[in-house]
Amino acid sequence: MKSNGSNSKKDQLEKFTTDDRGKKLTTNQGVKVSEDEFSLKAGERGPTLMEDFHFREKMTHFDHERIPERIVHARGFAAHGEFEVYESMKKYTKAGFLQDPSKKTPVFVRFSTVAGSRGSGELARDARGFSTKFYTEEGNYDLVGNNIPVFFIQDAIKFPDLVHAVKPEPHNEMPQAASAHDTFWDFIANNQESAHMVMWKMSDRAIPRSFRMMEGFGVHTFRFINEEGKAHFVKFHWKPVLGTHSVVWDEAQKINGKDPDFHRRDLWEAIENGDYPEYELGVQILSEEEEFHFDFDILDPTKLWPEEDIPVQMIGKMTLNRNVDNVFAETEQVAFHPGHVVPGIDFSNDPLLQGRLFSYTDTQLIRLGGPNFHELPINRPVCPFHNNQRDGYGRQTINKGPISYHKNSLGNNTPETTSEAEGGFKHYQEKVEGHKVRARSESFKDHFSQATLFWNSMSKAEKAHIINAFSFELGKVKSASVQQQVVDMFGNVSMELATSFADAIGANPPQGEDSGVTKSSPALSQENTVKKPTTRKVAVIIGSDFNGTEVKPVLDELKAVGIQPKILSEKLGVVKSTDGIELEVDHTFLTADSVLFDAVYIVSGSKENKTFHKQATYFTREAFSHYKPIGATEEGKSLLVDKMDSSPGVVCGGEKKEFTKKLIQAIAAHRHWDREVV
Ligand code: HDE
Repeated sequence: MKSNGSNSKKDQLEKFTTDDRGKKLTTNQGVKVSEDEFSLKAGERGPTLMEDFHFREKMTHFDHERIPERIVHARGFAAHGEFEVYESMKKYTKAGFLQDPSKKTPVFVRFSTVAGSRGSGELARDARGFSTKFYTEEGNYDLVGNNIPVFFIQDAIKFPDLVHAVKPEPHNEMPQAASAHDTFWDFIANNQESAHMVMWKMSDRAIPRSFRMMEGFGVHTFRFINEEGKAHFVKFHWKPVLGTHSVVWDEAQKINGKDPDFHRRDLWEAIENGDYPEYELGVQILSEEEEFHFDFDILDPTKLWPEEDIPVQMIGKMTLNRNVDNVFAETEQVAFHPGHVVPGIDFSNDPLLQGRLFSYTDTQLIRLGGPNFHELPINRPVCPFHNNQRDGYGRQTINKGPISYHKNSLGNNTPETTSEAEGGFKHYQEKVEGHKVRARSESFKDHFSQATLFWNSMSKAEKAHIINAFSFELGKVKSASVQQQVVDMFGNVSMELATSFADAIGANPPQGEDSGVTKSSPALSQENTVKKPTTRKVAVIIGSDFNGTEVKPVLDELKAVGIQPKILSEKLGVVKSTDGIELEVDHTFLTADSVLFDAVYIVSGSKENKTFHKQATYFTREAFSHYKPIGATEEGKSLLVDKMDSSPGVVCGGEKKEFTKKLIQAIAAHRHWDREVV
């Protein structure tokens, strides 16, 4: 692999990339086309002729443009990038891409929602997929994770049931991309291993501000294997350099209408602007001897490893620096699979992981139409690949010679196998013993302790959001029996939580008591995340005749720390200050909305009229109610009604430098939860 500058995957993809601009229009057979507007007819007003091969080819291809969308994670968006390890991980793993800090490994990352179909809104309350394909010199390694570290179920056999329950109900195909309906909650109440994951799903984690601001988790326990063949258990984490941040639920629902592409647009624009999203790769490592040292089973995918007990070591960084050229060819056709591993990485016996190892290839066969999907440009490894697999739909490789079997003498028994010492993959030789049983280990039976741990770790605002989420979701459930079952179930997690939402939905309070866990894990709260102003979008509400000397330096300083002020006025064009400064307007009140911004800076302007005032006040009030930072000039203060000006996160007038400093701090804080919203 070439490092620095060149990227082996990019070079490979370029061979398959074509630019049709400036070229002659041809059929797929390469025949130049003389007419592309009129089909061939028997007479000007006559029927179309069968022999019009150009028409038939064009129409047939069009008729077959669609492929089945992913059964889950249908709506997604992806980007290219690179991964670098900080220092050799030799002690734990022999994986080639984790040895040399000077090496850059190309990656392709797809983010997704889970339940919605391909055209659904991106701000659904849902887990997010976070899949990474590392194109290593030893083959492709896929880390197919989520932004939530645990899962709903403990055994893969229940996955079809879970997905049937959360997808739109089959009799009327409603609701789209939402879990707020009877079948989902009926599944939850009757499959209580889901309690921990549901807590995450009802939390702010399920409505991220951006793909650039969410964590990723491998979920399962995997194994690292070193050169000596020694194994360690490992959990994978992605930590976003910008911190983990979310929107509020009311905002999420409005964004889905105002800009259903909000997350992909955010990612696309960040990369186009050169604000490359970065994530650190973290690992939690346990020796084999420590397998039974915990009050949970490390093979249970409904459990996390508390970071305070088993620290996350940061071992490398991934930077997404290139948008795709074609969403279908790359994002849609990419085929991830947790079973795509390289020497040095191996599986554990987590029964969910074991089932996934079957499902992913199987699904690609229907989705991508046959067994040759590994030949699609986005899926090809950057290292050579040779074997005796042949033929099938869409085969591209032209394998020479008569030999397509192993063992052989006619081809000197090639392609030949490689010993483990020379880099051949050898499965970790774990000793396994047991009866064939359909059963679940006793050690998997505590469903509530970590759900309570999560609840205990939340801030006051985060707890309030969770109560609201349950109240919303169950408020949409029609069956009183299902509602009550869910209340009773979550009484095991927290009586405070279950009593609160029982009250909101008119159910009886839960009976009994909760798990009694008092421990908390500060790492689980987004309150404790990194807070930076970089790449935050600020709506600058401005009319003509504003005070340029006051405003221009503020805008310049915001830009200097990476904040993106966007000029918002009544109409497009320019707004002029009384002292000759002109600003180009980016958005009007019609094309933008407060939910599409992180903060507001109200400049106003003396010539503003009543409509301006009305629209600007509405905009500001909404941003305020979503706890967003607000800055206002002396003049702009007139838009702050209901004592907003004395609220947390609202910065007004004053000395220029001090004002800007405070505004930047308020923006970095992301949201001001201690604000009284009226
Ligand atoms: Fe998946 N999952 N999954 N999943 N999953 C798919 O594969 C499946 C699970 C995840 O961007 C499918 O190519 C089973 C956990 C992501 O292309 C399918 C089980 C985690 C993506 C499938 C799980 C994930 C998928 C559908 C339970 C987090 C999107 C399309 C045993 C660690 C990949 C496809 C992309 C996609 C099966 C559970 C993450 C059907 C059977 C746990 C990020 O094969």
